Amino acid sequence: MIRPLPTLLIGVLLALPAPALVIDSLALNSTPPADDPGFDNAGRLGVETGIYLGYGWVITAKHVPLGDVIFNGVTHTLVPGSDIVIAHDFSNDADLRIFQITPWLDRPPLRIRSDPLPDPATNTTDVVMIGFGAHAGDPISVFPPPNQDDGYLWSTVGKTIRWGTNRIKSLLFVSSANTQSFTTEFDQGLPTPHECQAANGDSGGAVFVKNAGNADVWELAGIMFAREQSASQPINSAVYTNRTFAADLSYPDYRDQIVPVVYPACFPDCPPCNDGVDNDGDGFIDAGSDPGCRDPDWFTEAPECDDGVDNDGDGLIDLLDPTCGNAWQVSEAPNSGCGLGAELALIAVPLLYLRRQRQRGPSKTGSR
Ligand SMILES: [Ca+2]
Ligand SMILES: [Ca+2]
Ligand SMILES: [Ca+2]
Ligand SMILES: [Ca+2]
Repeated sequence: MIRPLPTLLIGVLLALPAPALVIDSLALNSTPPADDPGFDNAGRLGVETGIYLGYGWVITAKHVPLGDVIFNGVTHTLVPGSDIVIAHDFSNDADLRIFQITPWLDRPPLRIRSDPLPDPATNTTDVVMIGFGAHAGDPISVFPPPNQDDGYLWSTVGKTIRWGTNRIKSLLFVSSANTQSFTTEFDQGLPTPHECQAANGDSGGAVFVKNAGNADVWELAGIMFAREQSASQPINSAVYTNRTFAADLSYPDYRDQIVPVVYPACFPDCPPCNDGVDNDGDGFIDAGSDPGCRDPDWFTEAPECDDGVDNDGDGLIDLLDPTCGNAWQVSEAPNSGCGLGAELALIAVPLLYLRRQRQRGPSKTGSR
């Protein structure tokens, strides 16, 4: 059987509001997978998808309109004027952009892949894809009989964030989108457990891969921006052999425009006051927001003067305790070096030692 030549449709189809992520296993996949690459980092951005990178930043496709992003039903507001379109070269934009939201999302920041993706001709690279949309709907027949199971119409109900699986098929530059990309292909017979194909609402959705050297580490490798369909299939369908296109975030020119803007130099090994998460669960994240943080290098978000506990038993908690001049102070007890931070305390110990040594020296006069 000769199958019709697929046609790449960018922009026109993606502009349509539509459900997304057709999953061939028909599993709902609307809760995080057991080995979760960052399911809750995916949010609704209008009718499409935005992915929370961390530190207040969201990444999506450039053609997705900017707006507030809804994560697990909670709206995070677009910071006006914060968006940065990622350039492919001096005169062309890639189909990628980042922007800031407020408040920050309390999720561990994602790692963006740094190693080049392996050549799919000689390596198998499985992926987990996450996007916003409905499930696979009715099966359809597109090609001539006897094949009556060629794919699915999109369901019109149950839009939500879902995950699916696939495998990298090719690495290529998509000239019509000026975007360095990789593809997956929707294949029959479940070659991956939840073989999936993107639909319109998946623009801006995530494609995760495992780190080559550490299977415990997931990396954000791509952002979905386009899908393919043949002229003979319905516009609202996913058919076997269709491909999904994702911008390749490991491409150095893209990485270099994103990583220094979003992540502090210490990432991924930052101290609690600069790690992008709410370590003490008080609703505030890191220095500048959590009053327990003296600065980004501070060692805890919950020192004694900001931990909600009456540590010294005097009946007064945190800033109500007169010993606490600042929320970042490490002790509520008045005799423990009030106001001294960890580093200051460490310096103070040798100073006291030297002073005592002097007091014990041959000339005992004049001390104190
Ligand atoms: Ca906090
Ligand atoms: Ca933190
Ligand atoms: Ca306290
Ligand atoms: Ca107290």
